Parts: sequence; structure tokens; C-alpha cells
Amino acid sequence: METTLTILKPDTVAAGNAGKVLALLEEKGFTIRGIKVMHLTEDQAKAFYAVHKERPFYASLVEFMTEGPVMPVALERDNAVAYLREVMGATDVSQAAEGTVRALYGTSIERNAIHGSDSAENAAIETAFFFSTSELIAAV
Ligand code: FUP
Repeated sequence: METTLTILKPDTVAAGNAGKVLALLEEKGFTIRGIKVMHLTEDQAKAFYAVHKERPFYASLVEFMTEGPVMPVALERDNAVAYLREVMGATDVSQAAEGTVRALYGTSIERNAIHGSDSAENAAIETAFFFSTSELIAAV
């Protein structure tokens, strides 16, 4: 079993789609190890996306991620990191495959509904960004 980190982004939470996205992820075999709802500060959003700080979309991305509540979720499944990337779809919603979370609930390359860790190493870093060990159900 592997753990990965998703964030239901402000567009998803504001639209009332959080439950539907969680249901889809559970149907795809993910189990929830940890979940919370929070409003990211500017410093938190900047830190989370620090890898993109030189990119032209960084300021806008930080503004979007802080516009309303988000829901970080630690998810467990066999092959969780790669499979979540498949289930969430391409970054740009217009390129996202039919039935993916981003195709269903995203509206643009920025307002794309959901985050998913891109490697096992980043999944561990990103899970620890939001959850202490005591906030996570023990891994299987
Ligand atoms: P992803 O791993 O699919 O979330 O994509 P990236 O890590 O490349 O980008 C992180 C976030 O930056 C995306 F979810 C949305 C935003 N972004 C833009 O707004 N414009 C871009 O051109 C690329 C990414």
C-alpha cells in the first residue's frame, strides 16, 4: 500500500463538489487516512507551491489557492501516487481525459479542482505538510 496527498481545491469546495470528488476517489479504491478543511494562508500556499515560484502563473496560483477553504486528504491505495494522477487527469482541464476529476469538476488550467502528488517522495513531503502522524490513520 502507498499513501499520496490530494487537495480538493477552493473551486471544488466552493461549488459543493467535495463530497462527489471524495465518493469518486473511494469508488476508485482509495481509502482516507487523514482529512481536514482549512483556509490556506498566503505563506502556506507559497510554501506548498515553492517549486513553481519562478513561473509566470505562481502569483495567480497562490491567489486562487487562498481564495477559500481547501480540503487536504491523505489517500491510501495500491500504487496510490500514479493511480491518483490517472484519476485526476491532465493539469489543463481541456486536455483531461473523460471521467477524470479535472474533466468533471475543473474549469481551466488553474482552476482544476484537485491536486495530486507527482512522486512517492513528494507524497511523503506533502502529506507531512498538512498532517502530523497523530492525525493519520495507521498505514496498512
Ligand atoms: P499538476 O501536477 O498537474 O497539478 O501540475 P503542476 O505541478 O505542473 O502545476 C501545479 C498547479 O499550477 C496546477 F495544478 C495549476 C497551476 N498551473 C497554472 O495555473 N498554469 C500552468 O501553466 C501550469 C500550472
